[in-house]
Amino acid sequence: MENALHTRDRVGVQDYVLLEDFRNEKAFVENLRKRFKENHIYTYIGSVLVSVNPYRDLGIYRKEFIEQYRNVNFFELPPHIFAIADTAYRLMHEECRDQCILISGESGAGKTEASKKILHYLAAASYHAKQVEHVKEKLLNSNPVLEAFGNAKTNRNDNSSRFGKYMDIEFNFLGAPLGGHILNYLLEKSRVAHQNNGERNFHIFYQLVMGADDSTLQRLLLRRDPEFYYYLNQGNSTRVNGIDDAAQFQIVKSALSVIDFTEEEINALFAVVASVLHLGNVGFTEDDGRAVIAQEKSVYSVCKLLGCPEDMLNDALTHRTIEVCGDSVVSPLNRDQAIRARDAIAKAVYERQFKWLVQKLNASLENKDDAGKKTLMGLLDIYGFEIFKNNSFEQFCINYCNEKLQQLFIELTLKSEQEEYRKEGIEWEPVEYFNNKIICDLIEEQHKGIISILDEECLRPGDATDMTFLDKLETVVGSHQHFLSHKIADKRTKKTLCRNEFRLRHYAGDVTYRVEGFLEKNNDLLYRDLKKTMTKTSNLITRTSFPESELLSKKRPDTAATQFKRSLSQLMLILMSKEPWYVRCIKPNDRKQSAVFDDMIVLHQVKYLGLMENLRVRRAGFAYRRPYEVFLKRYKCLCPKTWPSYQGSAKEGVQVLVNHLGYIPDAYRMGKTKLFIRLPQTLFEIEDSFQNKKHDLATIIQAKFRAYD
Ligand code: AD9
Ligand code: MG
Repeated sequence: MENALHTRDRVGVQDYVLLEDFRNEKAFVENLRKRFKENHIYTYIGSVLVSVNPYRDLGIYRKEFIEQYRNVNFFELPPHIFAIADTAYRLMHEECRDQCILISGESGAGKTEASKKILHYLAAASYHAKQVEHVKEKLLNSNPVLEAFGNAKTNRNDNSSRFGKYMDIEFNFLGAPLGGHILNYLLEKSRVAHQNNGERNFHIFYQLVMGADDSTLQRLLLRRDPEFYYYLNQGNSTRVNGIDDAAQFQIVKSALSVIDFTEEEINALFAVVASVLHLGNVGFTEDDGRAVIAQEKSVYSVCKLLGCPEDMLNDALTHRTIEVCGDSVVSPLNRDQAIRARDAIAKAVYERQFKWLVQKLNASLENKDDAGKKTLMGLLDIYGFEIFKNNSFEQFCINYCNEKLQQLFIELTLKSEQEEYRKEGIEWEPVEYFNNKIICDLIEEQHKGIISILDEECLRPGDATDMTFLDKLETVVGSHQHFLSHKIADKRTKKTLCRNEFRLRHYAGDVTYRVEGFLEKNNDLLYRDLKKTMTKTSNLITRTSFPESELLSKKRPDTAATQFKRSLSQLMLILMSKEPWYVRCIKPNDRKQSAVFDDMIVLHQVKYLGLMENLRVRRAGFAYRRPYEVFLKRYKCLCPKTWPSYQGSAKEGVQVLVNHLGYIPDAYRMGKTKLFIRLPQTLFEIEDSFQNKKHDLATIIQAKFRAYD
């Protein structure tokens, strides 16, 4: 049997609260690396699960594992995503408390895989009965559909989710799933019209072209050739190793029918997908500064599939109607403007179709049985903190979202620590930490925050530009300690900032944003003529997602940032009402490779996920806590008065045990049901003694057997 210390050297500690050098980032990464090498991809920080993407099948999600983790106390088995799922599920079911599991991390770190594993666990481990099997089927089948329409191959991940997702699963008092509800955030619609080299559009386009049968393709006026479509060929990677688009199409089709999509709805869905491809192939020439459609056949195909007058779409793609003093004036678009209008309508059609799809999924997943008490399990799979070479409006929104989640994390972790101390009757000692509310305010505060300033510039008629937005920022928030720009930076920092950039000091680090495109992306306007054309379509999806009422409304729609801000604040309320569990995903390298662990890349993520802070907060109070029964059972062999059994209560037994071990009063507290230990060293010692004792006992037993031989 291996000595405990020796084991720890080789495979690291499975809970970071046991790490001696807990302020040292290098030691943190070192521990992850040791464990990764031994295929232990999971490690805890208290109840937070850190997961490193193995990029290969470790065979650790099989049925046996589900059984092994079922109904077992969290800390009694090695860390695992199933342990989190199981504990959350049991708390929800047994104590009727709503739970949520928040999964975060960089692109490719394994968030979506983690959320799928949790969903599978819940489906497998929850109450079985004929009537709920269909609900489980639907919940599981919502994934391939959402992934087909919302995921794409990027340079960082072959199956990258290009939207944020929150899903609630509703359970009854028996612990059986009754239904679910999905909220989606910020679909990356720019991908519809443009992909970088090596990247692809959303999977569904390739799946349809490669997987639909000949008659469907004919009906959709499509060729079985992704290269033919401008919206598919820009990234030069229509085919991807390891992705079988045609096979995936069959999975998506059968999933759609499991989730109750009618034949008519499925046809409408594919007609929209095809029409976006045709739109992309509408090219323009220019005659005397006016755009002229070059591929009339593509316009015809769009109109045929969506059911709208061809001349109307022709006009809307090449002209723009503006209201001047109550009169309508039609002005022609030049070629560039026409291309932009075409891309804008393609993006809007796709985005609204995605929303329609989510609504439809929700209608199908809705629990119609209102009777009885319900509890919820929430799952959040959302983009992690992003810092690229060029950061734009999208990164600004994503990083804002991460600030909000960090804020929630702080409030909830500290709140729950406090709550546990109170419940156990232990004095609460305040923990010092950096509160990022100040950054959230800088971004979202009414009238004074960055979003308000951006909106103001977007709504201001006349000469507003991205640069005037930056000027305004400098005037209003220039003195804020988390804001910097070229104009207000000191001499040394000036060199690191261009004139069209601003820098935010996020909780996770500094990010420099380039202001170009902020106004246009935030405005997100669509020419009225194009909108009007869509309201005239007969396709059931475009018809419902472009309602006539939108044309009649005089009110300007909310800007993109304001909509995002509102949906985030709703999300925070949803999460606040639940008990949170955290899964922090990390990718070990940038090459999607298994068995490669790059210290620098991991360290970067450890920083941006705020894991050091997380550990510090956890260690600031009592690092370790266990129910008396569990503690006594494990360590009773270390004291002659408690071994082999103790006659009194578990609490008394533990008191006898810690007295025997000679703990000083400050090292521990006795709560109502649990023992709290302040420093992990105390636990190290006891764990080492335990392992040695086990070793001794084993030797004695072996010796006895040998004596019998
Ligand atoms: V993104 O922000 O949506 O771009 P995710 O969701 O964090 O990203 P994803 O879950 O899609 O990453 O994982 C990326 C790939 O890593 C998967 O397609 C798998 O090939 C691989 N992966 C992730 N987690 C695991 C795992 N636990 N075991 C094996 C995994 N492979
Ligand atoms: Mg994902």
